[in-house]
Amino acid sequence: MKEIFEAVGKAAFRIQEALSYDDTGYADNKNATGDVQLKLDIKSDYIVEEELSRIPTVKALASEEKDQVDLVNESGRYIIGYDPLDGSSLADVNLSVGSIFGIYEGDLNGPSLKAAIYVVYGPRIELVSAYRDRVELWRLDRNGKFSFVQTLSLKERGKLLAPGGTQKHWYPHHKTMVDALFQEGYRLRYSGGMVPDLHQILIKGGGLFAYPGTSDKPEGKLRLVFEVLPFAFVYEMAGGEAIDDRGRRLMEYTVAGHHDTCPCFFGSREEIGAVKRAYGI
Ligand code: P6P
Repeated sequence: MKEIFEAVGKAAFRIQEALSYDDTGYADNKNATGDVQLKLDIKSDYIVEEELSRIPTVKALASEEKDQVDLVNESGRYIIGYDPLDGSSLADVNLSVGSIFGIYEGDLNGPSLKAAIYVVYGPRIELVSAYRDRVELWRLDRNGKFSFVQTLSLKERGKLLAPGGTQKHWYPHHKTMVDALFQEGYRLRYSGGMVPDLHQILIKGGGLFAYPGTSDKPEGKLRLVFEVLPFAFVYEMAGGEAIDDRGRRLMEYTVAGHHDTCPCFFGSREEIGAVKRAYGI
């Protein structure tokens, strides 16, 4: 696993350079789910593929940017499900974006996740790894190396709320819950970038990130294999919870298609309790 973590660090360093100096414009093609790709999406995906495919323990790569799962080492052990540049449309307005990695063994289902990593490209480049009951924060130092900073954990209750999804399409019970949380004094923290939004709640110790099912997108927007399951792994290991709109642990999900999406809630225990009450779970 150490080799994979190091390869992600190398990819992060290269992606940061691309974010700093490359063109943030659109390419001429679309990805596996029909999203118009940015040149940065394509370059980031290439960088991750190049760095991870050379690791002997990596058997296959499942990229959000590609339709198929690519076999890279027949004798490998892990399948890496990843979003090479999540929230890339925020790059042209110079907001933080991220990369997300789920390290799976055997298949791309929740119970098969063995580790998760995400990278935040912000004023500082930070990497969070969840593995063997530890959630660790690492930071890129002056020498271009990632240095360990601290372990991370979530309190029982926080103060931040990241309410995703198009509000005019929220179901009434969801809107009632969000309004009630704001009435309790929760602070709105939503940039439209899943990685910085969830990183902020984790670093500040607690709160709720919600990307619900809506009337226009009943199955939500965020993708299970590349985005939802890796963060569910991180949040549960940090002492929080990660559920869907029926109260099921996201980590128990069996994925039918590796581009599937699902409604998702990540947060401290008390906030997830508020979701369960609002959804009648
Ligand atoms: P909306 C970025 O496109 C992304 O996939 C996630 O990073 C983010 O949480 C979500 O979509 C934002 O979606 O509908 O709020 O713009």
